[in-house]
Amino acid sequence: MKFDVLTLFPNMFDALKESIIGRSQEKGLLDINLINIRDFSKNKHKKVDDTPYGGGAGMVINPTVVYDAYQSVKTEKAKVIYLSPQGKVLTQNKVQELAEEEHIILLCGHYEGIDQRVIDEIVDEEISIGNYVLTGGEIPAMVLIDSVSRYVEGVINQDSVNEESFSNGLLEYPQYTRPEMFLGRKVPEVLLSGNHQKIEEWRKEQAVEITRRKRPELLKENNSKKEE
Ligand code: 9D3
Repeated sequence: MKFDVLTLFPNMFDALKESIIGRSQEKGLLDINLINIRDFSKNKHKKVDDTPYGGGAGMVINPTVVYDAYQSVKTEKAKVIYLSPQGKVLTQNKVQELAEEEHIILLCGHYEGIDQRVIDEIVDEEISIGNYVLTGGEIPAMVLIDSVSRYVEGVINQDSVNEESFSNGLLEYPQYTRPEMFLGRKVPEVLLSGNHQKIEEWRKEQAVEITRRKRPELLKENNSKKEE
């Protein structure tokens, strides 16, 4: 799966070199390409913003630099997503839907804002990651890449995806490893029993109990598990 990211801060995406997403890029399962919008400035000082028409505080990103950056990566089948606080909030359902795409172009919003005409011209969909204020769309773009990439074949262990759908909207059961005794707390006996049926029953019971305690709304009948 290919992601092209249009941003003024490509270095922020160094985080994607680590761990599962980093390894998946090395394996060729993911291709995450960073495009610095500033590289498309024709200004001698590489300026990308200007004062807003009509006045007011702050600056606005010039539409031409964004459009030229977009032109450098666009393909016929690419879906263009603008990360913006005005977008629909990203859900696990949307994540799964996006995982079916071959090529996603992510345009990172910015505190300054981008000229509306280039948004209207190139954007297919506007997405937010939640109702809180950030300083830009870069972290949201990484959240989107990370969550969508999990559904790309080979990125994570198939057992993890299966276990996730098996858990059916419940929170996870608690995990334990060695030592058997830690600060006076013993590993639950059933996990040492070797009785796999009992272990499975205990884990299911724990998952329900933990969900009831921490996120009771997830147990409500009309909760369709994936949707918020
Ligand atoms: C009040 C007008 N804008 C500030 C000049 C609002 C504003 C625009 C852009 C506030 C923050 C941002 C930066 N945030 C994002 O680009 C963003 C975001 C977010 O802040 N929260 C959740 N999801 C997202 S996706 C992109």
